[in-house]
Amino acid sequence: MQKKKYDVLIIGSGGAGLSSAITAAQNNMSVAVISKVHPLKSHTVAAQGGINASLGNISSDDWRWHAHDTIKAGRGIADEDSVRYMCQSAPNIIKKLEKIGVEFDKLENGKINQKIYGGQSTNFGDGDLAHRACFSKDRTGYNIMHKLYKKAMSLGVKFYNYYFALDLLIENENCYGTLCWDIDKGKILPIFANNIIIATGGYSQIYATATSAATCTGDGNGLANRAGISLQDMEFVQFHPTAISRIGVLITEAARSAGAKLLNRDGDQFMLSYSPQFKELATRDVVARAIATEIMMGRGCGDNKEYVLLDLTHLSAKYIQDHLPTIFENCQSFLKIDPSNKMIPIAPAAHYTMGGIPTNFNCQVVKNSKIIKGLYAIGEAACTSVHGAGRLGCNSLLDILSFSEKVIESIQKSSPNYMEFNLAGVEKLLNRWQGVFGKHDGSIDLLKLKSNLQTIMSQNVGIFRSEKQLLKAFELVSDIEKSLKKYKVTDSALEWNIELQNYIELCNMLPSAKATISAALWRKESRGAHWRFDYPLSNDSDFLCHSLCSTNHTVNKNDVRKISPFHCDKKA
Ligand code: FUM
Repeated sequence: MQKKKYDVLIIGSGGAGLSSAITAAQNNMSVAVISKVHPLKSHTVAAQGGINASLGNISSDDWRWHAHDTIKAGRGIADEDSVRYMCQSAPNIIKKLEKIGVEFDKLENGKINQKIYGGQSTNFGDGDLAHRACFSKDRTGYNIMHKLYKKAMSLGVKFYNYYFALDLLIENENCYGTLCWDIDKGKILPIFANNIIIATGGYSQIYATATSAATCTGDGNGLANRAGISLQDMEFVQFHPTAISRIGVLITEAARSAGAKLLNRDGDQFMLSYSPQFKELATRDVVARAIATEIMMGRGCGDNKEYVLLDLTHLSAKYIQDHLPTIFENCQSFLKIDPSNKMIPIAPAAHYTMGGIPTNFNCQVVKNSKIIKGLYAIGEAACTSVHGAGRLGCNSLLDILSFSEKVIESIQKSSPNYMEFNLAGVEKLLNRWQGVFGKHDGSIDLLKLKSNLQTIMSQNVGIFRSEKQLLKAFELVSDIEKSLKKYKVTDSALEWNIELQNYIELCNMLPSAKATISAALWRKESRGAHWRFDYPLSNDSDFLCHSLCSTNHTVNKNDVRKISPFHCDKKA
């Protein structure tokens, strides 16, 4: 038995990757992070809104109320042990962030300010809306990431920036490293570790308009798929209600928290009829569907009736610049408007993927009901599952930070994962990838193929779905998969070869897209972010469960982990 190069190797350098690296280093583990981008270009920097914690700084709050709201937003299929852990650990997470220098907006009494976001309530849904989201203007993710990166650097975490993970190294259900492409040097090489954490983020780039960075291509799902691991709850893709129409740039929910209204072409504040109680601050699935319905019914604005308007004009330019600077800048840069005097054209865009690599409560990756020793997944790449069928706004930063602690605790509690490397296995994978790399004389333009995939997904597997559309999407995506075999790479260099990067990303996006379609076909009901025209009601007797999509696209039921005393409140 041999100890490998690192105690912990983390794939992905977003908030989940950096935070787990810090915790590992603080526990005297040798730790390395590999990432296809520089850590400060990871998508977490784009998180605008905030991070939930039941601090009760403005009105009383309780982690149990937060857990209730999380389970309610997840429409009954969030695993309750994960929810309990996450909500209970939130106040402590905020303290730790402050300790490393994250500056949250403060109240006059010096306590952290907290905003109301959609779906947040008090007293198990019977009280007022909860002030629960802690924030740094509308740049919360950006501020957190800079402090996390600085802390990780100070602890001597080894960063392999611009390394793209190609395959997991697994032998006898035991993970011992990853094979990766050093994008800068143009080499393929293995990195060995006793424990590997997948923290590669989500896959919402399978859609044509998404709020996510172009890098969110489901790379973790690709790694898992190539290792024969099924994917869980892939049908649940959250569409953020308010993104700039056509381009998908996020307009944070903080705008609606500050009183912004949604108006259709007749000037009606339509949320009054879709959710009279919560209006613009109903849960995201409700608001996104309402907007999509208005557009579908021909009540959208513009020549093509393709957007509705977000009205922030009750606020002064100075207020928006001071409190929501990202909104102001994005409106100026992308629309050339001042949002204090002109309304913002918005439409829903793919935002967050609740599904991913199945793990147990301890973040251990599960394959065919068995744990893969030494392999863990956290954050948006994972389906732990803390969000169920719909994620509550401002729970994603909390998810990555709380489970990055859990995963290290779990590694510490597990018996050491020392085993011989299978060098023959590494060589086989290496040879396979070497065959892929280099010049390829195929006829297929990879960017066009990617854009076709995104269009197919947006047109057929969006907010509203039906069997007919889903079957059509599966066929079209299968055609794309076939075309990918004839890919064209014109540049023979292995360093900074963007065509190759596109190819690998497409290889990762396709299993995510097919699993999303397959699980959406299987789930013959509507629940949370998954809405079927042909099955518009929830069906608890058959589908109060997770879906598990195997690599051959067979979908099966996976049980939800329930614990007392929280149960889903079925009220809309
Ligand atoms: O609207 C937002 O600021 C998004 C927040 C989130 O997805 O958690």
